[in-house]
Amino acid sequence: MSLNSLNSQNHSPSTAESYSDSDSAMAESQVVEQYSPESREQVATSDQHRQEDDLSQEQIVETLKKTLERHRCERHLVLIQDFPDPDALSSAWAYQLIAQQYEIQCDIVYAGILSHQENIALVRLTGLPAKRWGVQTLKERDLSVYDGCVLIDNQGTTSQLMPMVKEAKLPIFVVIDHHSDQEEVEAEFIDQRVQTRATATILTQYIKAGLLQLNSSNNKHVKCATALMHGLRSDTNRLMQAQEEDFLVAAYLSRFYDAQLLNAVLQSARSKRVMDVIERSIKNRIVQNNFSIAGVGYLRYDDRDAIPQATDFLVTEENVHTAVVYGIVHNEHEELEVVIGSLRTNKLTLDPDEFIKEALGRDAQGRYFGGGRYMAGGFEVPLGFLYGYNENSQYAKLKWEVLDTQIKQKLLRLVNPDDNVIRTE
Ligand SMILES: [Mn+2]
Repeated sequence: MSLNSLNSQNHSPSTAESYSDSDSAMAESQVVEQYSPESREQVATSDQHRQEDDLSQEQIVETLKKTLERHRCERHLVLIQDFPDPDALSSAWAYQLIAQQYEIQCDIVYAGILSHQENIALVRLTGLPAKRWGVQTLKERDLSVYDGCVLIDNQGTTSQLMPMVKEAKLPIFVVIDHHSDQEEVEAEFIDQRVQTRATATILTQYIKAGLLQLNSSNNKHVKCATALMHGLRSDTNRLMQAQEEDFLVAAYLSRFYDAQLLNAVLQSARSKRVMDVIERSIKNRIVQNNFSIAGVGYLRYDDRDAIPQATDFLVTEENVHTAVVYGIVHNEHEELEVVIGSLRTNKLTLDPDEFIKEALGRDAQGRYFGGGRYMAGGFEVPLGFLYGYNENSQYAKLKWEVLDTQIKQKLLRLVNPDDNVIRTE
């Protein structure tokens, strides 16, 4: 059974946003006394919403329990995006621990690379059990050992492993995500909440609801709680975009997480190459209509995460509300070449998902080049026929100029729209 229908019945986007657990409903009713009669009525309605939300929350957890029970003792492949972020990494780990209680063995895998210095530190310091399946080794992988597949913090569109999963006819059992619809995906259990800031929030809610008993003397639990706290912080811009539900799960995690360990993860330093990409983004940026747009040329696969980091920086400029940074990412063996872009915005009325889909459109197969979530988005444009032959620097330069111009044109069309006013004179 899919929870999509369940969600659309009980969760209009606005009520999904106001979801809260029973603790807070209690706190709220204690505050009621201080309100005037009108606002009391308002609180009563929001309490009503809460009860409905609690109910659907319970239903979600019950459905997940049943799904896990049905697959007891199986082995599942948990896919996260090629360049996993803390939200995906921590959520996948929490899922693995939850599934373990049903004797389901989960292998968390990604096909790209850990690129951001904080993510490398997170995985090393917590011993986070995510495995890298390099593109070169994909052909040797045997998917027949798995009974099914689970997608966490994605819908399969950001993983190079997805075509393999489809080819192996692995059924998708579970999808837990907070991104907008990327592609039609079918699964036994889907919990997709586009109003929720972090997948780590969803997973922590499951844990809070009893799917896993966290124990502060269990080292693994402490590290997983620390990872979830990091995931939650990083997808809410250090809690600045957090909502009530995020603070509630953060409060819960604060009982278990290791603040010193989190600090160590956050202290990790940027590499020189990342600094260089940030420098190029500053030099190359153009600012129009409060949008800052920068192409950074070629960068190594390992430094791919420099793009979102440069974007994070450009959006901090005065009079800029939205930043887009992109570049051509390639690996040493040149079997990979793709334009990667990232968007950050502070403008509440700008939907990154819509913006990217509208600006860049779809590929020949009808798939969008990218998408997004609240305040952030990204895209990938494969180079197709233009792929390779970069040993000729003249050609490499030309190729970059063409792509740079094309992407800028497409973005600027939306940044400076024609006003299309019918002129009468
Ligand atoms: Mn996320």
